[in-house]
Amino acid sequence: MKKISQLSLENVVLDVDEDGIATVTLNRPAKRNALDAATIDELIEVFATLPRAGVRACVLRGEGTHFSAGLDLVEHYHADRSAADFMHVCLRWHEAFNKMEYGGVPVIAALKGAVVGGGLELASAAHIRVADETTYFGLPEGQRGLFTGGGATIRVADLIGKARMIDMMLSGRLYRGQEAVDVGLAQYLVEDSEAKAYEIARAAAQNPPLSNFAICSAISHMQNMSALDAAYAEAVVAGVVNTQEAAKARLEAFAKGTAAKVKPE
Ligand code: 1HE
Repeated sequence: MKKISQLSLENVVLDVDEDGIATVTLNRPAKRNALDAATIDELIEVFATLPRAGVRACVLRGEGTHFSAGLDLVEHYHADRSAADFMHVCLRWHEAFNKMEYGGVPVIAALKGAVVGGGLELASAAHIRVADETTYFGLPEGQRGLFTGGGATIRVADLIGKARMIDMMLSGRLYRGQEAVDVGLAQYLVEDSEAKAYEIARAAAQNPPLSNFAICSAISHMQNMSALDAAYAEAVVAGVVNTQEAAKARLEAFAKGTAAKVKPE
């Protein structure tokens, strides 16, 4: 198992601050953070390492004015891949994005500019998406003569429903602004998506790590199960999480009337 200091990264930058908040930056701004094979390999390494590195929450961002332009179309063109080659490319994408979604560390995507194609597939593997006024979402695969291969058929359809996803892919429809929030592509629309993403990450980091692990792993797993099995798994997870040592002081404070109440400000 690698430590953060042992990772060798070029297309992705990883920083962890003293509070355990990680920043993962897509760092190919000259290529609008297009996802080439090397970037996906680095994302696999990063998201395999974060859950065991004491990281409490993670902000995922892109360098430059766009979050990500999706699949590196130029690499794909020059690589002249066979069907089997591209199937393996997609399996690597799934490995990276599954490590994000099921890793148990809250990942907050700070979005801006283009969040298109594979860039949307990446963003949809985060647990929370924060957009600003420049952010737009698209699935231009149809126009490029392609199909989604990084999990959009599962995650984007899950966020917005299959009819909207099919419309985006057939017609090239883009979503932005409040409409993008209303359909479920983002949960927040703010002036500064990075500032908001850090605010959310810092709030999440106050929760016991085991609670966050369950929230950012168990819910996704349970969505893949029958309702009967999901209810069983929920009971097992709650058995472990709701009796954890880290919860005792919080429960005691509530019992003594000193804990914060759950009320709007
Ligand atoms: C790229 C890519 C890319 C930019 N692959 N190199 N994704 C798309 O169909 C989106 C394609 N990109 C665009 O539509 C535009 O580039 C943007 C709207 C994102 C940005 O426009 P702009 O005017 O800021 O930049 P640009 O001048 O278009 O691009 C700057 C450079 O980035 C240029 O390279 P240069 O060497 O000529 O300077 C572009 O070629 C490069 N670049 N986007 C490679 N995507 C697992 S299946 C997933 C399938 C998909 O993701 S399909 C969606 C693909």
